[in-house]
Amino acid sequence: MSEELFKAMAQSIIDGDAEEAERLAKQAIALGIDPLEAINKGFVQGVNHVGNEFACGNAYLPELVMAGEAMKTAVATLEPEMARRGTSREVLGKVVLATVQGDIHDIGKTLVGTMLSAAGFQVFDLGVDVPVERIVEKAREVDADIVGVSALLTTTMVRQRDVVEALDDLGMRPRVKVMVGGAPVTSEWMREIGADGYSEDAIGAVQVARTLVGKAVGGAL
Ligand code: B1M
Repeated sequence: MSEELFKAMAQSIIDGDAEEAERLAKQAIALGIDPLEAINKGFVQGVNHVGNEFACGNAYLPELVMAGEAMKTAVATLEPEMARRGTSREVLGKVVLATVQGDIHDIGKTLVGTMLSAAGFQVFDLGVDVPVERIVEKAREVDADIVGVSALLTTTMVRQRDVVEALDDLGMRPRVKVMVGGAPVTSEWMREIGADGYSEDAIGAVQVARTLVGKAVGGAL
């Protein structure tokens, strides 16, 4: 019975069907299934599958976005029950995420945030056009493990360097790691500005974030 439900949960994520994912999450609660088990044996299997397919070129961005959204819906549905039971998902780490000041591109950054949340990171998404000071302030406030900065313009990617330098100046590094990304960003740029991690896509960002907090696993997500 549970096995069938877990399979249906994975399938709902593969199909990117948030409504079905929510329905199945509610069904699990009604059946008294441990919400953590539902996430790990059900929904996570689906998001791992889509992540692997994306990495192999067999799935595309829309599938990834929809799977991420469905996963977020499922987790959000189960979270109150987890809190009620006093169980909580292992939080892999805290990530403060933002698109740099002067830049309003948010699709990729939001996708990265969705995938990080789905993988178990606690994400504080500050949105777009965020000044360096606000990013640093939030990182301090929540005691972030990672600061993730996205930039889509060659004119704004320099702000990523400002974030690294501000964290350095405040003595918050190397404890706080900086991950950079966005279309014009490269691993060479990451090295040049002294950041700690770079990924060209959202799936890779999860792997990089896991590595930065010392919780790397094999395979996508
Ligand atoms: Co703009 N834009 N745009 N734009 N726009 C680009 C970036 C551009 C390359 C288009 C082009 O000319 N070919 C170009 C930049 C050129 C350059 O700097 N070299 C450009 C320009 C010039 C501009 C304006 C200046 C245009 C104008 O007004 N004259 C203007 C700037 C506004 C501003 O920010 N101040 C502008 C505006 C816009 C819109 C508002 C219309 C819209 C954004 C809507 C939105 O985000 N809500 C927009 C769009 C849609 C694009 C393109 C077409 C698509 C961006 C996108 O969403 N891609 C883009 C061209 C392109 O990239 N093909 C372009 C899909 C998204 C999933 O990918 O964001 O790359 P991406 O994110 C990926 C990875 O980069 C990575 O993972 C994501 C998922 O796989 N990633 C990270 C991203 N952040 C990460 C962070 C990480 C790790 C990985 O760790 C923290």
